[in-house]
Amino acid sequence: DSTTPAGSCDAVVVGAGIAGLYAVHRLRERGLTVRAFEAGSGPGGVWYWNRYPGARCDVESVDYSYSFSDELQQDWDWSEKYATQPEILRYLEHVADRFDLRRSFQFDTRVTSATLDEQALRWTVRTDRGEQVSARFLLTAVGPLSNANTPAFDGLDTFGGEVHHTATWPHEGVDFTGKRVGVIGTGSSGIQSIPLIAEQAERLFVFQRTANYSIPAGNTRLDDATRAAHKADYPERRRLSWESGGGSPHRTHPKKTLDVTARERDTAYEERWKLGGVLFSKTFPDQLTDLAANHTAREFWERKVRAVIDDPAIAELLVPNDHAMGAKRIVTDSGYYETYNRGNVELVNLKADPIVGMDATGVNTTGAHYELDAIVLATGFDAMTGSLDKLEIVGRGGQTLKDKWTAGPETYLGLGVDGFPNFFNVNGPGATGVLANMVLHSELHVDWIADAIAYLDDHGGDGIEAEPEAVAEWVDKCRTLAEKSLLNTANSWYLGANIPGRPRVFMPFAGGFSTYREIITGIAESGYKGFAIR
Ligand code: NA7
Repeated sequence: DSTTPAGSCDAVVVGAGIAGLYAVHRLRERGLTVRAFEAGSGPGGVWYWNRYPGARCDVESVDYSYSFSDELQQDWDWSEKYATQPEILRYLEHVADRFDLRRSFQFDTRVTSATLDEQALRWTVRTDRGEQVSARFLLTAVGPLSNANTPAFDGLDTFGGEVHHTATWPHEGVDFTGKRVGVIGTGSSGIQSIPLIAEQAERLFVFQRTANYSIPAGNTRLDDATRAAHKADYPERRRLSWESGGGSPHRTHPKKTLDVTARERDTAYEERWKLGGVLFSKTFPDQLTDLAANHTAREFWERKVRAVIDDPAIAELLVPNDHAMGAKRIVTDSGYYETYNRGNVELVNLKADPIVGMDATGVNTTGAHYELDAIVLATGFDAMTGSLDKLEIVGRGGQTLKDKWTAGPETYLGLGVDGFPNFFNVNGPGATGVLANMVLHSELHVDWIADAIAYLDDHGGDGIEAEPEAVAEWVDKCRTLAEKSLLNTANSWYLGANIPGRPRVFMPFAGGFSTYREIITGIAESGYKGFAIR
């Protein structure tokens, strides 16, 4: 038996992304012994894996950074308004070193299962290296967008050229010089990488199934004066972020979209457009709840976008015609639409001619054969639950989390699952996570969990477990909120609609970041109402 004897600790943390790193820091600060595992060879999570050209965050760097240490936020200098993947990775590596987090992590190690001991209320965690660890608490910080989705294209494995998924990009980079490249997918990953691949490749074919809404980033380099101003303004910036709907200091227009004149509306959109980025879809407070309001933003967007595309027939294909603006996460780009004015770029409309499959020399659609040297899969993720499914998490009665969630994920506050005591999932279904600034959301979750553990210890408790009634109520609340939102109306990864066979359930809590924060904080202050404490 190659299995080493069971080590024992207070908490096991899975994942060295933004949430996992902070979880290790916070729990250790609380005096807990922590063992942490990460499949990658270093910290960074999503920023470790997604190394495709053009990968960038769509939240401003000054906001997409930890708030827990003022020294850290004062010391770190961001070079651009929207940081690139390499810069965010450097930042996370810096955090790992600065707070001496690496010593708690074992890298290149995948957790394969976690099994509850119902009597002892402990988790036995096993890894693909044969370790076995027993812990009181299990924290999964595996990332809502970490399980790459490779569609089952017929003949993909017979393709003779290179195939790269944006989410598992080679560390040494890819040189497309002189190559005929096909990019499949026009979500964030496709839209960010397409302009850069187009500059390098001899020819680029973009295979688009659903057109997306993208907004120019208006990215800039940050000068010393701007950085100093940001740093001086941090207390206020963070205060506004914690009190906001999405975890950044953005404030929507005080009035509803249709309560202002057409001219005021255009001025507001124009101002927001100049600032750049995804917050355009939150210019007015009701843009994601009222279709008529949404339509005005969409019209403004369409005018702007059509104006930069030379060929009206291409523009027609690039303007979405099947979902409201923001119902799928909109994209923040740099030069995306202009890329279609290049002579070496061709847009392939998969709505008219779907992909039939690949063969040795390229991609076949129902309309044509595309001869290629390389295929880039920018086909997204089996989001929210995909990575949890890969872990065998076995709760009471031998039931796995995957089986419990066959009809869709069900949680209490996104933080507890009945039948799975002392298990906390960070930034997953039932929480605002993916609809907010993930860094602040990670801090919110981890602080909440650390406080819950402290509460247990202060009250001599062994276990904390969501009550089934509380789960049912929360699931209902999440559904009701989603039904009021346009977010519920597109075939997005928020609903698992991008993955064949997934139940169509809106997974995040759609009530807004500050509301979510108030709710979970209130529950903690109430002595963990809805949780059974043993
Ligand atoms: P997304 O946003 O899920 O985009 C994936 C893209 O791949 C999208 O355009 C899909 O079209 C397309 N896709 C997926 N499967 C297929 C098949 N079988 N055939 C053709 N096209 C396909 O993933 P990203 O990685 O770009 O971004 C994920 C998140 O990361 C993003 O929302 C940001 O929050 C950051 P579809 O729309 O399904 O028709």
